[in-house]
Amino acid sequence: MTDAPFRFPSDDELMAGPNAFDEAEQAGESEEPGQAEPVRDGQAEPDDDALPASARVAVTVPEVPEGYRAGFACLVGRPNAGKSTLTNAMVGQKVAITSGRPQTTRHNVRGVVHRDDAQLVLVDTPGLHRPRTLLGKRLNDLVRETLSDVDVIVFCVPADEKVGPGDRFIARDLADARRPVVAVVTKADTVSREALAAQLLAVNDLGDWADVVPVSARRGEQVDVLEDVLIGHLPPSPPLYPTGEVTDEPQAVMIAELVREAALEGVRDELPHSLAVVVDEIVDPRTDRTGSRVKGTGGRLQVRVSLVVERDSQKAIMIGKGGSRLKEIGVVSRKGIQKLLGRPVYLDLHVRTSKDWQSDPKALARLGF
Ligand SMILES: Nc1nc2c(ncn2[C@@H]2O[C@H](COP(=O)(O)OP(=O)(O)OP(=O)(O)O)[C@@H](O)[C@H]2O)c(=O)[nH]1
Ligand SMILES: [Mg+2]
Repeated sequence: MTDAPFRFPSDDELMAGPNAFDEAEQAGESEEPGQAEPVRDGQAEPDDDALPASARVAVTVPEVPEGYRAGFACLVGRPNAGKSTLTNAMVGQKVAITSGRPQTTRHNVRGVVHRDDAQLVLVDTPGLHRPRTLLGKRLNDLVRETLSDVDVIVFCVPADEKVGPGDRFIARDLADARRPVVAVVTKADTVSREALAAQLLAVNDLGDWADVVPVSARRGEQVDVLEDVLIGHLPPSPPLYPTGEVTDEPQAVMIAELVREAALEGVRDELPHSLAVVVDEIVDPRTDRTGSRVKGTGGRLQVRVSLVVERDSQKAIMIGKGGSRLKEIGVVSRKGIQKLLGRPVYLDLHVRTSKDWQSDPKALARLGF
């Protein structure tokens, strides 16, 4: 047990804390037998007055209309299938970064779709692929674990690539997941109607799907139809997230991801896989007395970020001639970060080398995998 791999807690585990506590209190007082997941289960809503104050703050449930549904949908598929773009399109806001390079997403990203009649929590996952590094293996394991924790699975297959062994491999995995699977043909705008129809048939033949839906996240076509289909698979439940909250990603993670998205732009070959980004420090001069301050930056939030690559040759590429590439990465990502935070930011980027971090358990741990 000394070197146990890091595991993300499941949704059930995350939710077990305060709710389980509610349940124990309630069971004790009312002599009702306990239910495993009170919040997911409309009948077990705590009677506020009967609970101690500490339990009452756990979930504030607004008026829930009759027939309201809430739950989780997990998006899976090969790398580059369009999962994150589709997640953002459904949420209506950018919660996950996207790029034309495979394996852009490296951790589960949750995005929340709020509707009057339902709340759909999307879990965007890293692309499933044949792993070549320890990082790749961990990403695959993460996705498999996630499958068992959701109400419905969204299997994404791009319209513009032939169904191949990679898709069949995932389809087999999904058959074991014992969850309804909605197959989605993504990037529908990239092919003709005939080619799309042929792809829908090919995807239909891949497995036993609850539905097959074509979408174009880029054009916003059929995105609402997919939402309706997914919500149809959710259980009756009060909302799971507060109104207006579109993600529970920590701010530092969102910042690191925006830098990585900008850095992926225009790099080729193995470099995208070799790049990790970490936020080293965030100093708010308005509130922080400690932390190293940079002169002349006024009240701007100071954000220090490291771009970690595996070899010195990659470091040179990231920095570019006379620092030109790094500067461009800074300009692009700063825009996104300022939009995210709603205030001016001073962004300080550094590039460093951590040899073969993708295959080194210690380096992986340091980088948060
Ligand atoms: N034309 C078109 N391109 C799309 C669409 N959806 C995604 N793309 C493009 O496909 C590429 C991959 O999209 P992502 O959303 O990053 O794919 P992903 O499945 O999340 O990839 P990984 O995180 O690497 O597994 C990007 O260049 C997107 O712009 C779409 O509906 N139409
Ligand atoms: Mg992605």
